[in-house]
Amino acid sequence: MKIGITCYPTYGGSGIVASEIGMELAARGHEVHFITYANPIRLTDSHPGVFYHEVEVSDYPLFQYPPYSLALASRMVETAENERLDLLHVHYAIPHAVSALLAAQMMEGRLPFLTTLHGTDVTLVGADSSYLPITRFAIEKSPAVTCISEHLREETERVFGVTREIAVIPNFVNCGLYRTEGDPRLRARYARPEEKLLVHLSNFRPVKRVADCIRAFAEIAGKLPARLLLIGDGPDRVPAEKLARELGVAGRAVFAGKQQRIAPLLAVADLLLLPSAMESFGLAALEAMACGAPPVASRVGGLPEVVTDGHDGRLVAPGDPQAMAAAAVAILSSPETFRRMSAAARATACARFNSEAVIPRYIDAYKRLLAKG
Ligand code: GMT
Repeated sequence: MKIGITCYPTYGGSGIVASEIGMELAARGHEVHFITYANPIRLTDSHPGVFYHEVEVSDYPLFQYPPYSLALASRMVETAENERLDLLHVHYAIPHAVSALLAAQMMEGRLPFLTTLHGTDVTLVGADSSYLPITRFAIEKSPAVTCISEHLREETERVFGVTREIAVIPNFVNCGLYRTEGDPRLRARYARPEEKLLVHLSNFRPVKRVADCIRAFAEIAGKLPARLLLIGDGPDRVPAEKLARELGVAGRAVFAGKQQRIAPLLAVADLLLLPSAMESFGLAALEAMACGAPPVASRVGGLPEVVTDGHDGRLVAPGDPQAMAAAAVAILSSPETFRRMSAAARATACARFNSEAVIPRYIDAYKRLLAKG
């Protein structure tokens, strides 16, 4: 198949999932055309079968707000016609599903498309009164809709009152690339052999509650030798660095910023801290689990669909860094508990969320879409 993919290319979990889908499809012999305003995250190397079409947004003095959604719709049509695309797969409702609707109309229905909802497009942006009617319209009129957890499906129905079919296809991890064997030299950059290495991975937005991660780590570091590696960047990074200094743990916390290759870093970590206020899925938790690092995460949104509390990680109430610290210390201070949870985390990731099992579900969804005609 020839598939066009549109996503937010530079930021956030939805762009990561879209990039990974593109690479997985290309590896299975499909041709993938990204239609985005920048080269998608995690796609900096060239991959056979993956092409990139940049959306250029011209600015004119008349425009207070350059109309990106229209430029995107135009580029979708151009790419679909020139490359003879079979279908489009758009990630994140606003504005991608709306642009796809326009593009499909411009092509008089000859451009089927699938919309995948990721979370904040429903729970934050979509629920905002300025965008609610257009998001509802886009979800109702998309020829096919999927979302990444049962929780998000229920939220979509609740927020928009939609009754149409929304298939749940969970996020996935490539268990061949995300492995438990870490490079000891890489680990040595961040922690001594006797220290536990905790990791946090996010876009440092308020919803991630990074400050809770620092607070929890300060408690953990008071009880056992530990270091914290924070991967990612965003508006809450500087306040988190300040908090780390105030709590006296700045010397034991490394803010690594945005990283291209996440798997090797997760493979050297012992445990992931994910104190988010909301996660429709929590891709970071899944990627850590595949690398044998059990997550200690908030019991919110779709996270209970990924992590089974006490089995392959721990779930605690959001906004309670003390509970998070206590759960992490209990795992890390008992080698037997750690071994059991680490093995269970890897087993869950590979048994339930392996890309080998999940990607065919997208391919089936594309085939059903094309069969509708
Ligand atoms: O929270 C983010 O990282 C951004 C956001 C996005 O749409 O880019 O992430 C959402 O999609 C991810 C991939 O499907 C999910 O793993 C995240 O749980 C979800 N974030 C929220 O629901 C807050």
